[in-house]
Amino acid sequence: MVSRGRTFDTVVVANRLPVDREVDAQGQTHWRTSPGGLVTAMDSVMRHRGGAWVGWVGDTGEAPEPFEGDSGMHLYPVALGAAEVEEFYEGFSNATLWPIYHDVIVPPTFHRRWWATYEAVNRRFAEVTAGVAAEGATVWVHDYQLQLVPALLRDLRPDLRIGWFDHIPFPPVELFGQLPWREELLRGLLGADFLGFQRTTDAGNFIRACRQLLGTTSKGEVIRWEGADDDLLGAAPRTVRAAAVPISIDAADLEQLAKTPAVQQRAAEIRASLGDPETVLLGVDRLDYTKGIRHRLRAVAELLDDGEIAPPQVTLVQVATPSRERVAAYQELRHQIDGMVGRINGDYSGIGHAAVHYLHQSYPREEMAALFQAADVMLVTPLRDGMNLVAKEYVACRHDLGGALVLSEFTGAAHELRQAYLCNPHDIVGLKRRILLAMRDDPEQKRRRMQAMRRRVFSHDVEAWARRYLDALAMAPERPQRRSGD
Ligand code: ADQ
Repeated sequence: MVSRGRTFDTVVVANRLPVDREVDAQGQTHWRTSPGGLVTAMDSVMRHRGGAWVGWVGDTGEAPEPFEGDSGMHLYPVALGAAEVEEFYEGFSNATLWPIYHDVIVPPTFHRRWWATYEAVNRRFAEVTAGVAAEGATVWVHDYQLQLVPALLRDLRPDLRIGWFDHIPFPPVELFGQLPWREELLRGLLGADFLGFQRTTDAGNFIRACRQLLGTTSKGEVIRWEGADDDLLGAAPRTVRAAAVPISIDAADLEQLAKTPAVQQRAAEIRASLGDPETVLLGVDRLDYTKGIRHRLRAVAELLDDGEIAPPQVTLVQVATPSRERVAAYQELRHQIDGMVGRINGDYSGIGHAAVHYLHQSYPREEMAALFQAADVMLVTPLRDGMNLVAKEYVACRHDLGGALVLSEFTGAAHELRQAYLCNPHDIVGLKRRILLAMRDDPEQKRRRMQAMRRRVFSHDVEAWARRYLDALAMAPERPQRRSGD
């Protein structure tokens, strides 16, 4: 148990706490740390600093008292009721903001009621944070669910240093401008000292939106706003820096896992159970319409139809993690993908050898590492993606310099992994060509490409990301001195 009233010099604020509730046979509640990139990144930051994490526990039960997580982080739960989960999380965050921020691949839904709940929930996050941050503390807010927190928190605690990081793209003003609450969202973010984005384009989109919709001025990455009488923070001028700090993974840790005999043996087992094909194609995504799974399946179906590939020599393993299952667009997507996979397998599979192995399940890290090791060609084909960590994870696991990565130009990762087989997933003909090239390219070429991508992922790992972000936040609005490797 963590005492109420205790305060911390570093506070992370994210929609979710890095734990899941588990109830044992005796009815006792336990909290299991949920693995994930953000947890790993924050773990490395917090271990040295001793900090707090404010977030939702992921269900609508009563929020527990603050408690200490496995890694010594102090966790402060924020409670959400069932209506709030529906309106703030499934509604405004995932059916309004998510589509607008991802090129309106599906139409966004606007409800004034969802917006009111989004505001109320952001206020609750800000209040809990204000209560646990020490005088002058550093507060790092994460992602699109919490865009009002910077200003709400600044209003409550002007002494704090506040940063926000956008894990998803920031849309061009032509799309962002559709939002009926566009000014409020920008004003919410301008409560921060530093705003971090995945790509320079995202930071640029934000700066342009501020200029066009709020009338701010800017010089390079620095935005100046005079404030407004009707603004939460009044007509007080403020200066905010917005820049790219692309997220990464714990590459060394993942590589070490991929090298263990257990994972290597499991990778061999996976290949054997697929019938030892010449080529294993792999897709790993949350089941989300942004990930381009339909386009990928279409390309694979056409390659089968063209006679370019056929099972058992070539097979696709598509892992699609269940995601946002109560949101209508996700139910529709699942229906479509189930249908596509069924049709492809009906047309092209044989007894004992499927054209597509479709797994709508979550897996432990070990199994993911084994799948990455087993795959000859990794297909990462999103229509839009802030970064895409799967691409980096695949590269980190290929210590043997084997494998090939087909990567959509519309991911943040494509800006760093230039040696991937880059593709435009909308261009099915081009995508087919890239898949075939990745399968058949000269092995030495492939090794060279993999080696170059690995250099990038290992020199820009998650710890470097967190350090870069916190340096930028500490110095904002000035630019920190560049470190070697940046
Ligand atoms: P996501 O959209 O969730 O993240 P991604 O970056 O690919 O996308 O991260 C997914 C994570 O889940 C990866 O670590 C992956 O290994 C894991 N995962 C996927 N399927 C799994 C399965 N079946 N079982 C177990 N684990 C699975 C958002 C943004 C991205 C951005 C990240 C981080 O949409 O663009 O890269 O945040 O900022």
